[in-house]
Amino acid sequence: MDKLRYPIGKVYEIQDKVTPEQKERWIGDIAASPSKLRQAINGLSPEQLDTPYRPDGWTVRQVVHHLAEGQMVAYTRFKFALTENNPVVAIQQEDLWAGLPDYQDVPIEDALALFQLIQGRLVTLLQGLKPEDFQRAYVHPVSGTWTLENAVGLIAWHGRHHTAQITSLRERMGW
Ligand code: NI
Repeated sequence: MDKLRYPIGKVYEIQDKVTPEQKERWIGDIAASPSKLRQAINGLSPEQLDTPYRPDGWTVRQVVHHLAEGQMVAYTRFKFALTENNPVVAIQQEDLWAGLPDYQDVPIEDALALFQLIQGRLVTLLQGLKPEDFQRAYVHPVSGTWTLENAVGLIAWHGRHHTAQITSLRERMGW
């Protein structure tokens, strides 16, 4: 396993059974993730933000933009799953998105603000759902069927995963 790429362990795996307590913990993780991300990049210079978190990896700046946009994509997947029956969602070509000019040109503060707004909105949505709503699902063309309870787990993992890429870089660099 690549410790630099996966500092908190391998990718989220779909679970057969998610307990209400587990789901609540994940929603708590999602709610806490904007302040954790803000803390993770606090005080970094523009040069540090433009440093890859691993050899051939995204820069810290790209990771932050990816988190903001990734949650935006996840949010729309929730909405489609809640309003259509097993919708097939589009694949996000993450590396191509990360190479588009907004990742470099949009201020990092805007990415943090977007992340925070989407997370807040998502948490409000999740807290208002009925338990059975979390059994609704979307279909990803590559990874398959995702119930919303598993999608919550994925989003919680995703925030922790990328934030840890930044904090482990800072530890290694002594920043
Ligand atoms: Ni990601």
